[in-house]
Amino acid sequence: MNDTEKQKFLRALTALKLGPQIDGNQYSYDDFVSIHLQYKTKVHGTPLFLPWHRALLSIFEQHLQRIDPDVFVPYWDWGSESQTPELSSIFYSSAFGGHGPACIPDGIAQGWVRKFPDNDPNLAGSCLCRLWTNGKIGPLMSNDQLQSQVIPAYNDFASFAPHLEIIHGAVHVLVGGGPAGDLWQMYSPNDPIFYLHHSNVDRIWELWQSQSSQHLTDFSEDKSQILEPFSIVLSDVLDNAQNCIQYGPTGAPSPGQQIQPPSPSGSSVVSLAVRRARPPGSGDSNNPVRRRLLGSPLVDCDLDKRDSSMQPYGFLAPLPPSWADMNNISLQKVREVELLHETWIRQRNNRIGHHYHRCRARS
Ligand SMILES: [Cu+2]
Repeated sequence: MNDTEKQKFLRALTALKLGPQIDGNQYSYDDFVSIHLQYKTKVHGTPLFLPWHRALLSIFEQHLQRIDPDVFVPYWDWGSESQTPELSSIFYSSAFGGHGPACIPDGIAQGWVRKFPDNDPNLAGSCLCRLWTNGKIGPLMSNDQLQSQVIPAYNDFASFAPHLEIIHGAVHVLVGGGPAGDLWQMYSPNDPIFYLHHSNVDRIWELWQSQSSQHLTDFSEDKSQILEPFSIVLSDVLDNAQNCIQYGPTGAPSPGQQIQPPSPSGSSVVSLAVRRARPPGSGDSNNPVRRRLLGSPLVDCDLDKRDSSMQPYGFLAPLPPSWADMNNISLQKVREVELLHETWIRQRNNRIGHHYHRCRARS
């Protein structure tokens, strides 16, 4: 995602959150939070998790596109900077800002106020929160683990989808930082990083789907059901290509873009990748647009090899039981999945032995 694309995206987000209602837009920014709360038990810990969030993402994107038709929701490729996600340029003050003990201290969501949940006076009307432990988020799951352990491991949606939902949970929990963080909670769409995270989750589902035509159309329940409240038939979201949604490559700058040295307050953007969705009623359906990438830690080693270089990976923090409970996910299942991850990381770290070197941040 280049700087112009990033600025347009941030402007459209701000306009949806703070500006007047745009003609044709059914929902406000806060309505999406309300919808997510309203449907929480139907779409978490159930097979609807992936398709429903895909629909939500598209409807949200269409709302941004009525503000600026060039805009699409980028994805945050957290798997490419899994070991030090807190250094990602998505947390720069020129993008989504960092964390703090009270309100999100900088970036686009600085000063944003929660409208929902509206039944809790401590929450409604106060500022958004992200609070990391000791200033650190990670580790998260790396892309090479996703590619080698998770994506090829399941032949059917019914077994793949719960695994991905658990992985996605770690990002909510760790980037939110604790129950005080919006991302931790069912009102997570308050924090705009929600959309970048879910865009990446959707991309990972698409990577799984792309393994075969059977994967592409697989779903474990009735495909003719309607994804409420969006009036979208579930089978209509299974193939992103059919909806002109395409995820751009990760780990590489978009064409014509130079990799810039790090500048925490500056405009360098490498790891916010782009998902391009064709604005409603525009363009030609044979020419999909692509969602791209936002934000990178910009370290002194090759970008593509940043996470897959020979440094040992850290173990993922276990998901809190309260989060699993809130999401209707069995804790036993969570622990099973975590054990698989731990085993994979241990084997990998043993395999690379003492040959590792660390990517050093530029001073
Ligand atoms: Cu959700």
